[in-house]
Formats: sequence, C-alpha cells, structure tokens
Amino acid sequence: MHGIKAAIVEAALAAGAGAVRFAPAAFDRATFERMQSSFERGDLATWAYGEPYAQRAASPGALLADAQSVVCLAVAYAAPAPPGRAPLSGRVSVYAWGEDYHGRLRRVAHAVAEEIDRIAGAPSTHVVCDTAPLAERAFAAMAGLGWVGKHTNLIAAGLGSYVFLAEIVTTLRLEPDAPLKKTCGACTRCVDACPTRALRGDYTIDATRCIADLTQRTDDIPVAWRPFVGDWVWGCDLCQEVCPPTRLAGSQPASARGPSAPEEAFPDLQRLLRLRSSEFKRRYRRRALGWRGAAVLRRNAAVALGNSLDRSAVEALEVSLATDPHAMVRGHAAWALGRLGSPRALASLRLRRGAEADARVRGEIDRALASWETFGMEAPLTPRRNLPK
Ligand code: B12
Ligand code: SF4
Ligand code: SF4
Repeated sequence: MHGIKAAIVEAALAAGAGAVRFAPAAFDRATFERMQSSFERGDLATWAYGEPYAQRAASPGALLADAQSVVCLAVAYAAPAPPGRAPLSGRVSVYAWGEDYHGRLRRVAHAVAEEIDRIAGAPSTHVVCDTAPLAERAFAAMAGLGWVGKHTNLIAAGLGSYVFLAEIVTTLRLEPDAPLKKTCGACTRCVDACPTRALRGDYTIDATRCIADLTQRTDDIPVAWRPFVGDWVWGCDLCQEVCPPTRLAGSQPASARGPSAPEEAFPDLQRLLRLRSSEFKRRYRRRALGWRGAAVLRRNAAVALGNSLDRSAVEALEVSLATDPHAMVRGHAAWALGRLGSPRALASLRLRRGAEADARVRGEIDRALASWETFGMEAPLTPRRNLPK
C-alpha cells in the first residue's frame, strides 16, 4: 500500500503537482450539508446549483462506479506580476494569465491517472479538473492537502492558496491521509480586504457579490455592485493577496512564470472595449478569460473605465455607446459615462437618449443622467462638436 501511494506521489510530483494527498471516496454528509446550506442561503444563485448537485458533489462514486479513493492534487499557479502598468489598464486575476489552466491541470492529472491505471493493471480512474460536479475543496481538505480558509479557498500547506485543484477518483483502495488540524484562527485579513463584503468570516461566501462572479456572469452586473468591481476585468485576487500563508509561499519555482506580455495581467481597457470577434479569437479564446465570450469582456472594460474616473476614457465610451452591437455593452457604457459625469459624458448620454433603440439601454441612459440631475448638476443640453473633456 505504502509503495503504491509512494509511486503515485512520485508520478504526481514529476508531472508538475505541488502536493498530493489521499481521501476516501465515500459519500460525505458534512460536505453535502455545507453545500446545501450555501445553496439555501442563495450564495450560489448565479450558478443554478441545487440539491442534486450537492448530492453528486459529495459523492465521488457518482463519477466512477465502485470508487474507493480520491487522489487530490494541488498545482501551484502563483506568478510575479509584470513591472509597470499603463494608465487606463484593467486587472486580470493571476489564475487567468497565459494559457487556459484547464489544459495544464488535465496534463498533470492524466499523467497521474495513467500511472494509477498501470499499477491497477486496468482502467480504474476518472479525472476531475474544475468542471465536474465534485466538491474539490472539501475533498482536498479531507485529504489534508490543506485547509479551507475564510476566503473559502483551499490553502495548501507550504504552497498557499494560489493552487488549482484536480482529483483522480479511483477504484484502487488507498489509505486515506488525515485532515490537517489548522484553521485561520483570529485572522480576518481577507474578510476586511473584500470590497463587496462577500466573505462573512465564518468560512462562507455570498458568491453573488464576489467580483470573480460579477465579472463572469453573462447578464448585467447589478448596478449597485458596479463601483465595487474597481479595475478588475476578470476574476479578483484581493482576498488572497492579503492572506499571510499565501504571501509567505510566494511564487513557487515550478510556476514562477510571469505573464508573457504585460497585457495579459493589465489589459488596455480602451482596446478591450473595442474587442471584436476576430481579435477575440486570436487573443483570448484559448485563455481562461475567454470562456464567456467577447461581449462580457467589453462589458467589464466599460465598467472598469467608469470606475477609473478618468475623463480621457469618455471618447472610447461614447463610441461604445453609439456602435457596440451588444445592448448589454451599450448599457454598461452608458453607466460608465454617467460615472465619469463630465459635461461631455453627460452630453453624449443626452444625444444617444433619442437615438437608442433598446429600451433597457435607454433605461441605463436615464438612470445615468438622473443620478446627476438628482444632485442638481447641470449638463449642457445641446451637445457641440468640440466638447471639452
Ligand atoms: C462555482 C465556482 C466559483 C464561484 C463560487 C466560489 C465559491 N467560493 O463557491 C466563483 C465564480 C465566485 C468562483 C471564484 C473563484 N474561484 Co472558483 N470554482 C467554482 C467551482 C466550479 C465550484 C465551487 C462550488 O461548488 N462552490 C459551492 C461551495 C458551497 O462549495 P465549495 O467551494 O467546494 O465549498 C466547500 C468547501 O469550502 C468545504 N468546506 C468549508 N469549510 C470546510 C471545513 C472542513 C473541515 C472541510 C473538510 C471542508 C470545508 O465545504 C464546502 C461545501 O462542500 C470550483 C470547482 C469545483 N468543482 O469545486 C472552482 C474553484 C473553487 N475555483 C477556484 C478558483 C481558483 C477561484 C478564484 C480564486 C478565481 C479568481 N481569482 O477569480 C475565485 C476565488 C473566489 C473565492 N473567494 O472563493 C479553484 C479554487 C482553488 C483553491 N485553492 O481553493 C477551484 C477549486 C477550481 C479548481 N479546480 O482549481 N469560483
Ligand atoms: S475574490 Fe475579491 S470579491 Fe471575491 S471574495 Fe475575494 S476579495 Fe471578495
Ligand atoms: S487571510 Fe487570514 S483569515 Fe483569510 S484565509 Fe488567509 S489566513 Fe485565513
């Protein structure tokens, strides 16, 4: 048994995993109940998860008949940010820099699965990388790979929380490792750093207000949350940036590959706002931030430009409001112009009010203008050609 586990660990480390531990594959009631409670609170409302998902997520046996063990892998992804940052640039979360991480994760996990199948002498594995209904953090915690922190990410011992998780569910019976006895103790840094108060401090999250969720939803970002999204155009790292064990771990040598271009970490927002399908296919389709399509990225760029409060963004937003083919993007451009609130921004909102065909976008324009009118701010009624910035 120990020899088999040692061989699996060796194969996993050789393939690029930072840590490997073993959990039992039995249905786990505590995981089911934790998950159910979070669904009942509405924490995952944007994901349409329900009780059947919670049942499956707590049952590795639902993925592979006669499953006995779950081999849990942590793959480190911390990387140094490129130096320097241009004005009017947005931020992309570290996990989404470079090639889509699913490819890298699958390569590591499949190499381990092959070794397990070789040891078993027959196919005996099912690989899980992010997309399957399995409570990956819960099984990783059970295996003692790390502990779930108050930011709800798994903090892997010695590696911190900038780790992806992958699992190999197998019919091989492998002795489970013990969970760690660690908790966050009195620390609340992540809770205090979260701009939307998504983290409650009791190891749960209201994901509907998490910036990572807001930037990847395919419908409107609720108006109340837009200012808090700040300059993030994909994901958010604020709660992990302040996390002491994650900071202490730093960038692991195996993954200390910064983005190949600063644009990956800090994209030019005005360029992103113009992103159309041919450039999207070339630059983003194979990256983690591409999976929701180009319009979602343009919408996020509009929100970040509004949050920049930088009047030099007005012209790009005017063009977006007048020409973007997607009503959602035009609506968020209108919001952003309202947030910038310069005379020229308000004038273009008034100009577009009459020309806009979509009722929802007109609603956004009205709201953007009303927020200034309520406070008695005067915007020019007639837009002129050479308006001041
Ligand atoms: C939906 C989803 C999201 C949603 C919701 C996140 C959430 N916290 O639930 C959103 C879009 C917000 C999101 C954001 C991010 N995500 Co995400 N996401 C997922 C996904 C697909 C499902 C998560 C899920 O089921 N959530 C529902 C909750 C209730 O379940 P849970 O998170 O598994 O929580 C369980 C544990 O916390 C456990 N637990 C809690 N306390 C304790 C205590 C003990 C003792 C034990 C044993 C267990 C335990 O019980 C809970 C219920 O079972 C997983 C992949 C997967 N299949 O698991 C990736 C995953 C969780 N995401 C991941 C990443 C990297 C991120 C981001 C960091 C990306 C980013 N920078 O923007 C952020 C982090 C935001 C945050 N603070 O959580 C990684 C996390 C890696 C890690 N180290 O934990 C995962 C595992 C993907 C992967 N395969 O690597 N994500
Ligand atoms: S990822 Fe950002 S918004 Fe989400 S919980 Fe962490 S700090 Fe809050
Ligand atoms: S910042 Fe502190 S409380 Fe939050 S996860 Fe890290 S150690 Fe835990």
